Order: sequence, then structure tokens, then C-alpha cells
Amino acid sequence: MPARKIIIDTDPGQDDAVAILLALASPDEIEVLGITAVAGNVPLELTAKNARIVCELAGHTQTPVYAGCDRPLERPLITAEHVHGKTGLDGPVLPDPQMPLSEGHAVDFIIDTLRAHEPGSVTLCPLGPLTNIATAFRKAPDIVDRVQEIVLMGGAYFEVGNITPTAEFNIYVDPEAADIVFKSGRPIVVMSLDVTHKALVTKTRNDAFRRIGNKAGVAVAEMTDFFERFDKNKYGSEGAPLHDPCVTAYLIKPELFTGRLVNVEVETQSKLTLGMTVADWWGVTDRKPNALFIGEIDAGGFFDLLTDRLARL
Ligand SMILES: [Ca+2]
Repeated sequence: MPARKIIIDTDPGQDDAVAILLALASPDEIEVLGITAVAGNVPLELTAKNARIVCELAGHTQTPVYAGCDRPLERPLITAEHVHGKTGLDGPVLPDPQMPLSEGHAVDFIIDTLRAHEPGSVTLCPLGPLTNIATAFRKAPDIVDRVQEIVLMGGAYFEVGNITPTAEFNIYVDPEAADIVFKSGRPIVVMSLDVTHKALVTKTRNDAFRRIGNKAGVAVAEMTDFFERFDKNKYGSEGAPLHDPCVTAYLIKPELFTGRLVNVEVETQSKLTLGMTVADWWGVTDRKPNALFIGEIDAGGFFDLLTDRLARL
């Protein structure tokens, strides 16, 4: 099998960082065509910087990083410094990036890349609010059918919400963009909170990252040390969920995950439930299935994969 060509659309974020490191450490399975930054966990200036910090941490300074949309389609930006810290990558002390941002807008990179490659050969991997992807789809509708698959982190059904009682952060920040993506008609795989809340970094798992001993392993352990303070307080769980790496792990080992092909629609109107991903898990409507909604993970296999690949960096 040739490596899958992907674009990572991201708002780093410690868990975004781990997702990117996993992809860059796995060239046999994944070819990262480029990384596009979007405003989300922290403002665009920081996500565009953090994406480059992560590339340099992986020793992949040739991976192009583009800055994209600095705010949601129709709403003011909501950020999550309360989870990720002021920089978005709080925890390890990492040097400012030396590699420059690539010239041009992330949305144009997405459009040009999809047009330049064979139809059905490029997968989009959104790890943040869906603003860049939706903007590209609106600006160049011809690219939509060229997308192989969209594997994204966002939404929830049984776990309901993390930024409001009913909404997951990425979808809530830009529900109109999410609505466009979920209605795109392309195959979508959804790494929802239902699955990511089962990917918990226990102390044993974090110690395994630290024991790798290379720069990436130690940095990931320190990132997790930072954000698990927040998650442990909030959920009282044994460790913090590692959301975004579920996306890149799925591309390497899909057999670690199980879900259902269901209809998913995004609430864009209600003040009470804005950004809710309404998943027809029990098939009680006649709405057409549009997404493989993932609910289960082999967490042991997932952390073994992560530890094994981070050691290659
Ligand atoms: Ca993210």
C-alpha cells in the first residue's frame, strides 16, 4: 500500500502536536503534503507558530505550514487557553521555530493541492474548527468531489459536550463550517469525544513516552503533564484524553477503532444546543448516513502505536 496523502488542518494544541508527530513519524503509511493552521485552541498567530514548532521537534522542517482563517465563518473566535495554556503548547520549553511559514493562504493550499492530485487521492485531517475546510469548499466547489476522505476530530454523542453541556469544542467554535463539511457528501470519519475520552493518558502510559528519551517523547510527556491537570480536575479520570492523535492513528491502524455509519447533522441555530452533533446512532430517522461515527478504541494498542512511532523521531 502506498502512503496515504493527507493535509493536516490544525489548531495546536498539545494533542494536535501529538497527532502531527505521529503522522510525521509514520512515512510508510502517511505522506503529509502540508499542514494548515486555523484559529481555535489559541489565535491563528499562535497555531501557525505552534505547527512549525512541532515540525521542528520532529525534524521535519521541509513540511510546508500555511496560515489559514483567523476567525470562524460567522462568529467571533472562542479559544481554549483554560485547557491548553497561554501559548497553546504549554508544558515543555520548546524553541521558537526557525522555519518560515509557507507563502500563501492555507485555503488556497488546500484547493491547489486537491486540484493537483488525482481525484480521490488526498485525505483531509481536520483537528480543529472546520473553518479552513469549509472556506475551501465554498471557494472552490469543484474540489469537494476530489477529496478521498475526511477524518476529523470533533463532535460527541454519548459524551455530549466539553465546551458546553451539548457541544464539543471544534464543532462549537464554527458550527456553520462544520455544517458545510458534514453536508459535503464525502466520506467522513468522526473521532468524537465518545472515543477520545477512552484514549486516556494514564501515568504508566505517560511514563512510557518519557522513557523513550528522545526530544519528541519527553516533550509529549511534558505536554500531557500540563493538560492533564485540567482534565483530571474536570473529569476526575485517571488521565487526560488524547483527542487528535486518534485521527492519525486511524490512518495507520484503522483496526484499533470501531464505530457506526450514521447520519450526523450539526445544530447551528439553537442557543441552548449550538454546535451539537446530532448523530442518529439508533437509526430512528430516515436521514441518510453520512459519517462513520467512532465510539470504541483499543486504547492499549493505540498507546503502543504512539510510543513505538514517537521513538522513531
Ligand atoms: Ca485540535
